[in-house]
Amino acid sequence: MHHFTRSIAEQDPTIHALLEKELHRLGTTLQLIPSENFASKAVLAATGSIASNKYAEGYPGRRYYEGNEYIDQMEQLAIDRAKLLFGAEYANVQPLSGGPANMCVYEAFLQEGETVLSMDLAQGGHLTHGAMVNFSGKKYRFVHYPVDPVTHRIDMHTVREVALREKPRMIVCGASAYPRLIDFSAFRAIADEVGAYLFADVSHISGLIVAGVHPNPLPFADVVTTTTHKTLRGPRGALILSRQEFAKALDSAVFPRIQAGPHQNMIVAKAVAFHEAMQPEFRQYAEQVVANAKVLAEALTEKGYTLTTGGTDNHLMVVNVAAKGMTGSEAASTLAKTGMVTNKNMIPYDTASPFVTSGVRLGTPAMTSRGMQEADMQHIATWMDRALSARDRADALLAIRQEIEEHLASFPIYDSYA
Ligand code: DSN
Repeated sequence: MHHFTRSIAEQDPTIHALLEKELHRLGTTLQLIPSENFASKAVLAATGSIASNKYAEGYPGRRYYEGNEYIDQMEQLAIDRAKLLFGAEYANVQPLSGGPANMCVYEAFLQEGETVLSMDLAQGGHLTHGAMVNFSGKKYRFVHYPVDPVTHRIDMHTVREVALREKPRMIVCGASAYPRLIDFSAFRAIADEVGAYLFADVSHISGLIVAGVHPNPLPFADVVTTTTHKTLRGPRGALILSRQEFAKALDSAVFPRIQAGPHQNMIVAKAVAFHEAMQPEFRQYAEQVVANAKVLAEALTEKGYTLTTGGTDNHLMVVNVAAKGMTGSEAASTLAKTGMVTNKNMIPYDTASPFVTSGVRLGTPAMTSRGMQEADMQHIATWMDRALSARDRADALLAIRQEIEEHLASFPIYDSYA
């Protein structure tokens, strides 16, 4: 029996019902997790396209399977667009996600046990920047540059001191919970002084970079990775950018050393997303993401909240809720009851465990995609303050939830789940 043309509803009513519920959840709640976004219908359609069916181990023009004449053209387009978008000599669009992309970079540049200098996960870095529960922390000797204990900003004097002391083979810059600009040229100067490679993981900020609202690491870093589904607003996945001199090492690290069959549907969707990111509208979008974050940060500060580093220059902020007498976990679950979807997050020098935390991380990329502007951020700050102040009162939380749902009715996003 062939059922190729049936819809999900006809083929699998159980999954259909859950996707309908997810569509309703997205439509009626505020998505404030800074690593999430809404990809366009064109990007989503590409992820569900026939390119999903093809095996294409290898690279365009050098495959281990026949039948790749069109797949090759699509992957080459994704590569060429990525290079143009970021101003890079080399791009590899096959990494399945950020973790694998970073694994490929370490594989290409390092020997097991070599020293790498990065930001600690607990201070805003990432699992793959040397956390001991991750392959990176087990396979390489990671040391960390601490943020300033008072300002919570990266202090380039401290980075230099630790680099001179530890003599790393590689320095990693880039973070998943750091609200300020990253000074790639200062990192480059330190890497040159100690003879280290410079690796920038710009997963969170790549959409801001291509729109020109955050400095570009490309003239400075030897290698750059980014996921494609955060501020860049593409499909889930990642890419690696570098100079031609590292092309061979990176290509062979991705395939055949770390990955096998690439996901061609996601590569096609990356090509569509890169095309979208080249349009003038994308620049306006990224400018609005940053403007919205600034307003949200200022409004929360006015209401007496403490933000790590005192504010934001990019798309995210981390609110120290312990200063208001609650844990990150309590705050995030309270906000979720009102339809404000966030995540608990460690603050620098946190004494609470990673499962409890003292902070909540917020970001504006998704709600800006939905069309929200500065005035909406003021509303969000007010709803948050009301929710956190009334966290034991179910009726008050329900009233906020209803106001949010009514407000969201003016910001349609998807008309269907596929
Ligand atoms: N999960 C990403 C984030 O939320 O920042 C990092 O991997």
